[in-house]
Parts: sequence; structure tokens; C-alpha cells
Amino acid sequence: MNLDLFAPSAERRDEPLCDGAVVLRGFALDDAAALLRAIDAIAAQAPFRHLVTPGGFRMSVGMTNAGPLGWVSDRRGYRYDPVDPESGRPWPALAPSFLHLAGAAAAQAGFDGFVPDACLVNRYVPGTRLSLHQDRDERDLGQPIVSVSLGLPATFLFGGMQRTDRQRRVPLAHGDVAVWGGPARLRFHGVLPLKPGHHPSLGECRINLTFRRAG
Ligand code: MD3
Ligand code: FE
Repeated sequence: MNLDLFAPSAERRDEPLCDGAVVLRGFALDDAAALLRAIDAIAAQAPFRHLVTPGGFRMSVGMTNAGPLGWVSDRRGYRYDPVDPESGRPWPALAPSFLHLAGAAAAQAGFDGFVPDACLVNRYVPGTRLSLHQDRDERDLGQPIVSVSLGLPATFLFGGMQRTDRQRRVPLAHGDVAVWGGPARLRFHGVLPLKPGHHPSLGECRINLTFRRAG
């Protein structure tokens, strides 16, 4: 007999990390299939590529973008660009379902009225990592960031305001959404090398969407 009919399921709950940061476990589960189809359509127009950092290192994360602005890196620096440098064309549009999900997650975390103009799509395969960094290329750092994890699980590194501050390890699974704003907005963070594995809908791959108000 099920006595927990009205209890929240174990897969969907809010997990505060610190002031301004929360993981909404399973928040995107119902939208995952639609998101994956939309990501295929984005990658058909703007293929994943491995950008070069200003220091000359090629990133192990494969990246593409959707929306009015896309995050790019090259020897000249990091910036948001309305045009895909590979094709010379605008980035694919942000699907209304994407905008809705990002706005709903931000509101759930206490940030009302979030309307992103950039969606960075990060692709990880086993061994791919993202080294410790801050997100500070956006014009208004008062705006939060919404991140959606799909596919293979990853270990997120959640640091402090100083690069050398101790980091917490936060597991992120398929369907988890993280929201960062306010006092957490400039915390250092990264992703440990992805472990090999197989995900039923994404295979040997993890995809992370980050929604930002960049311009
Ligand atoms: C914590 N991506 O694209 S986003 C990035 O899984 C990035 O691909 C990660 O970091 C990924 O820049 C995770 C999660 C995130 C984004 C912004 C933050 C965490 C944050 C800002 C402050 C603190
Ligand atoms: Fe980041």
C-alpha cells in the first residue's frame, strides 16, 4: 500500500547550496525529450565546436549557442556575439519552450522576470572537463544563470569568491536544474572530468544548457 501519494517524489526537490544558489532536482525531467530534439535542431544549424581560449588551449567541452547572443572564445578573448563566427549567420533562435523553462526555474529560485537572451550548449563526453572559472562576461551580473543538465551525470565543483577557496562537489543528474544569482553569481565553479557511462537517451554524452541575460 502506498502511504506517500501526496509526498513530493524523491526525484523532484529544491536543494539549496548557499545564499543565491539552488539545485532544483528533476525540474526539467518532463521537458527533457523536447529539449533534446531542440538541441539536435540547434546543432544542425550551428555545429558543436571546440573553442580556443585566449591562452591558446583548445577546450575539451564542445560548444554551440542559441538565442540573440552566443558565448564565444578565441585568441582575442571571451565575448558574446550575435553571429556564429563559423558560419557568419545569427545563432539559431531560442525555442519558446526553452524560455519558459528558464523563466519558471528562475522564478522557483526566487528570481522573477528572468528573460534570457543567450543559451550556451555545452557537450561533454567521457574525459571532458571544465576548469575552475567565474562567469563574468555578462553585462548585468544582477541577473541569475539557469543551468539544465541532460544525459550522463557529472560532478560539479562549487567554490567560493576566491579561486583558492575550498570547493564542494555537487552531483548533477539528467533533468536537474541549477540556478545561481545574487551573492552566488560570481562564485568559482567547474566540472570534473566526465566518467564513462551510458545514458538511455543521450548515450555516452552529457549536455548542459546555460541560460543567461548577456546583453
Ligand atoms: C555557479 N557550465 O558554461 S553551469 C559554463 O555544466 C558552466 O557545463 C557548467 O559553468 C556545465 O560557464 C555548469 C552551472 C553554473 C553556472 C554559473 C554559475 C554554476 C555557477 C555562477 C556562479 C556559481
Ligand atoms: Fe560557468
